[in-house]
Amino acid sequence: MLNIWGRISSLNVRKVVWCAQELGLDFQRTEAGGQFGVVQTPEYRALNPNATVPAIDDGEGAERVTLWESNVIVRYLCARYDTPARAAAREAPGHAGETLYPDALPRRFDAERWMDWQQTTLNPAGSAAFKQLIRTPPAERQPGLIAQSIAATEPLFALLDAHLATRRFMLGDVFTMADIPLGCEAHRWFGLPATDYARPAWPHVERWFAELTARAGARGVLDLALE
Ligand SMILES: N[C@@H](CCC(=O)N[C@@H](CS)C(=O)NCC(=O)O)C(=O)O
Repeated sequence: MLNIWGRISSLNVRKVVWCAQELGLDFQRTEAGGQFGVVQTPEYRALNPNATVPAIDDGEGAERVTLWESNVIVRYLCARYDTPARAAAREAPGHAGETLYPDALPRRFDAERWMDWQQTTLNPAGSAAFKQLIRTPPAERQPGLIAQSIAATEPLFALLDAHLATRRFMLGDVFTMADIPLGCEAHRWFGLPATDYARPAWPHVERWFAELTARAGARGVLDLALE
């Protein structure tokens, strides 16, 4: 069975849980990180020397895979477990049967690019605003940090909005692995309290995010309040 370590309040853990649910995998999640600790234990550090979540342990014997880095875990699960038959059963009738990890290299690397953009560009930009507005008591907040983070993030969501203006999902008509990290990032930004942050209208991101949220695989992930 697939074991996922990590608290669900972590964006990076949410990616992995959502992905496992999309694939219909039988998995167990063990609380770790944040208030749960665990990550500093020698056993956990042997699994993930960064002492961060998520990490996974999957399979047995020669087939066993242990991994850390959330987007790599998403790629691995999609590559290992998705099949055209599973994709056709998961999606609406008429779906071409493309797997979450696209076979065609131009499409696979289109997905890879957006996943790296989430990890290296969009996530760092919004991190301070999230930590300040969700995890910091109002009296201790630093307005300058929040303003800087918002100023860095909004042009990136505008870019995403322009991309999604002509596409249903990140790669076009078909939901793929690329939608998972980006969807989790939109969940974090859209969850900022309206009382503290007036988000601009990004109609295409909003339409895409609503469709992602309605997916059965995203339950218990994209419908969670931020903490
Ligand atoms: N690049 C890593 C980042 C991992 C990371 O920084 N995880 C955070 C939670 S999102 C963490 O473990 N924080 C410490 C903790 O929860 O104890 C990934 O995508 O998996």
